[in-house]
Amino acid sequence: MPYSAYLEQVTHWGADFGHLRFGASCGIFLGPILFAYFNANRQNLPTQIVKRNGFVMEVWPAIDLRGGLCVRLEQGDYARETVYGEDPREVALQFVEQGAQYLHLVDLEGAREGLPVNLPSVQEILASVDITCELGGGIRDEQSIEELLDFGLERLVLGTSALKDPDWFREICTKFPHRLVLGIDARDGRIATDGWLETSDVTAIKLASQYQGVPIAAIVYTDIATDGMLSGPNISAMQEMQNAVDVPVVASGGVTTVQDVRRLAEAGMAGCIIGRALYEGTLTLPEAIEAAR
Ligand code: AMZ
Repeated sequence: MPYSAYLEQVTHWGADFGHLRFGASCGIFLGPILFAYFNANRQNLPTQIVKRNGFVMEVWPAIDLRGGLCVRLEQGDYARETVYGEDPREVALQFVEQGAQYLHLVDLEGAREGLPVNLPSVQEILASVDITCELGGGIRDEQSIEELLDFGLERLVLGTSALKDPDWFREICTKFPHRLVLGIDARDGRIATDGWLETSDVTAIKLASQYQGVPIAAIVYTDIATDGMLSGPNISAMQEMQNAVDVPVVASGGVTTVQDVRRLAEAGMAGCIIGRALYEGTLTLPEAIEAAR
């Protein structure tokens, strides 16, 4: 029941019983409980209720690293690359100047090779900014996780090992509760791994449901078909994922316009990652942050 409908009902009961004070007391007592309940289930509520509850979607500008440069790929294809900055630290500082509270970093060579490669760039960024940063790409063992968290990364995104080594992934998430993010990269709904050079038969929803109850920080759900294409996000797939799980889902891939950001917020997503659109200027970071409110 939407919160507004509940409030109407309480008023109605008050009038029926002729005890307005009774109705008001019920409202005062039950209001916060119902508010908390609906807030927790906000993805099922209409937009205006979501906004009234003060929910703000997180906006994560993306910096993808390759050879120490800031690049974007199209659909994750290493052969279709555009270089947007020679100094990723500069790019990070510009995002911070524009109001970024979060940064999503990807080590593209790391993802393909199975171990972090662009660490000097990551460290330079971390030394220069004071906002929440996450990193994905090639993180596959406990020692790397420990070191990367020590560097000052708030959370780490793991994709390949979540698919290929589920027992280890479960164990490591328990060891570092709410610091690891399940990275789900899907090509036509099926999980891709190893820099997206391999595609499995496992569906995105199946992988997500496998880790229900495991203390992950979030799911970053990337739709490969839309990634880097400036053609809009796959909102229905994103919303389906957010509705299927009880952890925050961050939508990734194809965000191009202010309307895309607004629609993802209205769909109840916890966050969205924006890459090429910010570099090409189809929307600005301040506009995106505003649209996410
Ligand atoms: O663009 C790609 N080819 C690519 C990419 N962006 N390949 C992997 N990744 C990102 C995922 C996730 O954040 O979106 O790397 C991370 C997963 O890395 P791994 O090594 O754990 O699968």
